[in-house]
Amino acid sequence: MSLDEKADAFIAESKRIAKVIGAAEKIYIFTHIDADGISSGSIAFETARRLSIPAEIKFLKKLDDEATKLIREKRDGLVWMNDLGSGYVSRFQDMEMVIADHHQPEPVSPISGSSGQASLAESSIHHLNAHLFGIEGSTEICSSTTSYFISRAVSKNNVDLSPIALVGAVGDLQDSRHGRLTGMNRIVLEDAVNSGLVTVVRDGRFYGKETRGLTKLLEYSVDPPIPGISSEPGAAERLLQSLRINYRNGGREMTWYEIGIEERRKVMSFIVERLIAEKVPAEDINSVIGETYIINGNEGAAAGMPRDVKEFATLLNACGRYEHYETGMGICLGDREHSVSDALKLLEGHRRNVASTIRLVKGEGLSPMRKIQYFHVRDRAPDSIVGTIAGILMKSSETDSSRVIVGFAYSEGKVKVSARGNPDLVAAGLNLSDAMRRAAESVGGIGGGHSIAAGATIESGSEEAFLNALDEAVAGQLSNGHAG
Ligand SMILES: [Mn+2]
Repeated sequence: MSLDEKADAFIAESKRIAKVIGAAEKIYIFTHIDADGISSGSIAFETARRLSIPAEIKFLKKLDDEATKLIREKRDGLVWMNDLGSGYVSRFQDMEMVIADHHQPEPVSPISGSSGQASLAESSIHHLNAHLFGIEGSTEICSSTTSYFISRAVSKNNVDLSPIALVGAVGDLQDSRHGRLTGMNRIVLEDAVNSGLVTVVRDGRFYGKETRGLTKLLEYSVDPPIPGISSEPGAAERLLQSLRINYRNGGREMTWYEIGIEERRKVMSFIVERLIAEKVPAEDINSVIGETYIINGNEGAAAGMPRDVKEFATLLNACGRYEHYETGMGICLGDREHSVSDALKLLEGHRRNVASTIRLVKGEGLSPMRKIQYFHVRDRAPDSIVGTIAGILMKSSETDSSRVIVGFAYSEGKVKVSARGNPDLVAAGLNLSDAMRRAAESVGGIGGGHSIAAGATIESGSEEAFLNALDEAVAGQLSNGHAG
């Protein structure tokens, strides 16, 4: 099947599912807590509201036994799951529900049929997941864009939700490999651009262009790092002075958008030259300078409403990490001014947490095994930032990039695990979703995610057994990896 044919099949299925949504008398929305989950949930909620169907929304950190039980109790309406569910379809086989997700679907049991599609069609689960259509779910479509396809099929008027869908895609870093959104996400981007809601601008793809002073923006740019500037206190000041850029307004540092366009161009050419000189791979350069997405009409800069889709996603992620889910939904749909100022405070606290946890982990060092290396923050950092820390360390030039990074933190009486690989490891056969699921299940926990990034929750005290199982699974994948 060509890409267009796959897209057509996916869109046809989203139209079929839209009819199921439209016929519901009540909708129970369950969604994940990150930017993609909050965007998806907001899209689902608003879709139901516009249909005048009563809807409830609940945010879930993970699909554990308790969450499963809660979902299974919802029999007097239609359950619509977002950004989770695909990995555990068999738990809900006897219910009618919609699952809009992009995580790797649960392997289909051999008894239920030879092909995943066929057996799912027989159940009453309306499962919209790109993987089932041969579309890459970790880069070309996320949950918010999946739910958007359903929403758009419910009513053409819902095209105005496309910017929120893009926030989820960028929040899940789906634009980072190529420096632009691709695949099914591109269709959503076209909707947003064609309706005049979003403008595509080639610019630096840093975090904090609206919320950080310029020197902090450059110093903290870690994805990937700017050689000689990132994590080097004082280096950004020296650079700006040598480029003769005035970045102060009174006593306050200006943000990226507050300095002029010429000044921005000077900084970008300096960075590109530096990256080329350091022989940074082209795809990493794309993640520093590439497409950025600006939401038109969010000019309420006074109200702090993010215009940049990446900033928007950063705010939603901060809301999710610190359990202020309604604030996140408020930014997407409702009481924006109040929600944005609340979210900005959360983000400031989050940045302090990340910086201090990076210092902590670097100070203690990573413990290497055969094909993985790990750290354990115990209760010294919130469990919600361990994935971020593992991701930042994976990108750091000081880290051994031939081993997967695994981070542990205590979480509500259990242990939360986050693992991060890189594109080279995935090309060599790494599938963290599968390895984390198997290692977690071997110690009675749950796990899954994407090939490059996955999570798990295990019992406290089972870390060592888990690490051994994970190391073996990853080593097995890398030794069986496809040649080339
Ligand atoms: Mn997601």
